[in-house]
Amino acid sequence: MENVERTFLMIKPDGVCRGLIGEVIRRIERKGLKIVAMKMIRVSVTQAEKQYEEHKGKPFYEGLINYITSAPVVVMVVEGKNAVKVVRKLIGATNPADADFGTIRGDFALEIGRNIVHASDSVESAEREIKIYFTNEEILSYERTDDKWLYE
Ligand code: 3AN
Repeated sequence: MENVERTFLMIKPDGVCRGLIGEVIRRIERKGLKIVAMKMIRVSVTQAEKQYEEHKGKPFYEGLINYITSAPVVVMVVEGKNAVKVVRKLIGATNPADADFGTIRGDFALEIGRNIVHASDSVESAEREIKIYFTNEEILSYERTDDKWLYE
């Protein structure tokens, strides 16, 4: 199978506290993507600083670290053909006001600082982010019964 990728997805504190865990997972599963690792955690400041190192020094940085560490999150590794691009499309634009309806952010959020989910924007970021939250042993391999209908 070609172009099978892994991406990192996080349901952020607002997604968890608003009861949207199932909604997010439902959209990922019904698209045909495979969840190969998943857990609920409280993000540490060290993990948050690693995840958002590219934003260090920006005006919203401190608020972002406070927000992401403020309540539990659900982190997962999602696998499938073109998973990085497909999951970015499923979640929608960073600013929920610009996100299309039908996307997670477009359907459930209003503000950029409370946009429910995060997902990697490239295969390289995915590899980096997965390492912040998961060990290799936590990433599992299994067959979905619909794999044979999802892929040629
Ligand atoms: P994405 O999560 O879509 O990849 P990034 O990596 O540009 O977006 O931004 C990471 C997170 O930082 C966003 N999800 C959002 O919560 C926050 N963020 C980005 N830009 C802003 C901003 N201008 N004001 C407030 N928060 C922001």
